[in-house]
Amino acid sequence: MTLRLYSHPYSGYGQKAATALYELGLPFELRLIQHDDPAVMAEFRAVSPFAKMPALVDTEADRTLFESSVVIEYLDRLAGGGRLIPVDPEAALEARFMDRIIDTYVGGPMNRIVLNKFRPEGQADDYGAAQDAEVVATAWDLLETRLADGRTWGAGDSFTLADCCAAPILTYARRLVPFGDRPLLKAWHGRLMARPSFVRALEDAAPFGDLMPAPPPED
Ligand SMILES: N[C@@H](CCC(=O)N[C@@H](CS)C(=O)NCC(=O)O)C(=O)O
Repeated sequence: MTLRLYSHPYSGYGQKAATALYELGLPFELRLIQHDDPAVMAEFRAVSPFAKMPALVDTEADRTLFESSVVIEYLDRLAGGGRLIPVDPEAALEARFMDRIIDTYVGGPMNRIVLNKFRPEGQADDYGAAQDAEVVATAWDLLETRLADGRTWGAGDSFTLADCCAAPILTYARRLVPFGDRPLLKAWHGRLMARPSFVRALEDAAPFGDLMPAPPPED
């Protein structure tokens, strides 16, 4: 099996896939996305039509996938199944639910808030950015409520798809919308920060510096 990951180590969604790969112990080759390299970008667009990271090519199986959650479902299957997508259907449903909540109501708004900061002078949508920040705060409340059953990880007592998603997305988003007075969310994030697979993804990103247009976390 040869896995090629089209990504950039600083990308939150790229880190989501890398965390899964490290968690499952699957070796992969990184195809570094560099927007100023037309050859790389042409190759990237051929595998990921919206030019969104990550994309995965399994060269042996001649299989191309994008959308991080789908990539992780495939990786889990390759690794034998039942780890990042639990075997128990209820646990699998919860893992997918938490992944969707974080992707849709944290990652999406976060990306829009960041992109808004790079708009040309006079084109910024501050009203839209404030609305997006409210969506993230609502997601923080939902996650805090969900964690109140005492679970260790995002979907229960084992590390799943939900945690691969949460680790990078929460780490970036809290710099735009602080966790505030939500102790369970903070504690879960602390556990994610110590998970060796995510630590490795962060180590991969470290040489690129801090590219996030936001101050360090407040809390
Ligand atoms: N829903 C997608 C989101 C992917 C995404 O937004 N990736 C960002 C990087 S974190 C990206 O490729 N941005 C590049 C761009 O928008 O030009 C997934 O889960 O894979």
